[in-house]
Amino acid sequence: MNGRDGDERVIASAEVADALAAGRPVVALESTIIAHGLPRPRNLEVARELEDALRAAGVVPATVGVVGGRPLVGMSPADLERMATGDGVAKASVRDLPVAMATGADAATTVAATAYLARRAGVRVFATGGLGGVHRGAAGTFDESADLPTLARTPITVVCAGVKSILDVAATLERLETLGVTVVGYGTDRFPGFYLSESGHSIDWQAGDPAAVAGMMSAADDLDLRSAIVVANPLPPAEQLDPALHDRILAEALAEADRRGLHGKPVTPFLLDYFQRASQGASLEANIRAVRSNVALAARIALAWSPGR
Ligand code: PSU
Ligand code: MN
Repeated sequence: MNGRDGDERVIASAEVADALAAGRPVVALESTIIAHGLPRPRNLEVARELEDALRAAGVVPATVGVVGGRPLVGMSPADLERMATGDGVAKASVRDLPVAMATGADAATTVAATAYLARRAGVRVFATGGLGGVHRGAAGTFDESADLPTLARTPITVVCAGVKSILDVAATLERLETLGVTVVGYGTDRFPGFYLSESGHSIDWQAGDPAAVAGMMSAADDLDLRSAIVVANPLPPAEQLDPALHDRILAEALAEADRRGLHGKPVTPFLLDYFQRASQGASLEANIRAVRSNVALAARIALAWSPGR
């Protein structure tokens, strides 16, 4: 296996490879949200719904994950089902990929690992729910998602509803600035708050339509920037989680995570799951609405970007 190009190990599906070769639009989707972010059986329904929505918009979906050690960009229906229903599907960030591949594991990819593999395959637009970032208390725990440094060295456009509101949003925005990740608000100068329409923080730059984002992607390419462009797309206020409920549950969830002494990979899935149970599914619906809206916008950006549309 020595001497092979890394790209050859990233396996784009025939549908994705054909679309990319023809300059037709492709949008990457992550699998951690499927395997670890959403409860069963809703997770598989949502995974399929997002792929269907992209196809209906004239865009090829490329769900990313590692199946039996194979890093896939674009999954068959059987692979997607295996990600959603399999027991022992790991959560893989970039550093986990070599181990998952060499051991033949099944692993769902985070924003970081999805962005990395998608870009290796040539995909330029990616949609998710909320990015990982700096956790509250990170000054003591050093818990900062590998999503941030990976986006700093991965030229892909990520459409998201900001960063997860369980995080220290102010610190995450500072880190995005330090790391040189471009952040633009889609039709807003307020940084969205994932479950909430806004986080209480502002954004310097806005894009008003998909063509504006495509223009920024071209300009970044002209400069040979190696960092990501984050397009922050807020939920409309009528679709957000009730902010008072949000703040109450968040305080409980953080206290419980602390009591259990959680650290590392399980922290984010635990907090999201706590929210879902404590809000009786209301946070789940807000999360799904955000992902749907981000996928719809990512489709429009991919269409504006792709020469062969
Ligand atoms: N957004 C969601 N649900 C999720 C995640 C994001 O709506 O489950 C996942 C993403 O895969 C993200 C990960 O990369 O959470 C961050 O985990 P950590 O904080 O351990 O890096
Ligand atoms: Mn972490």
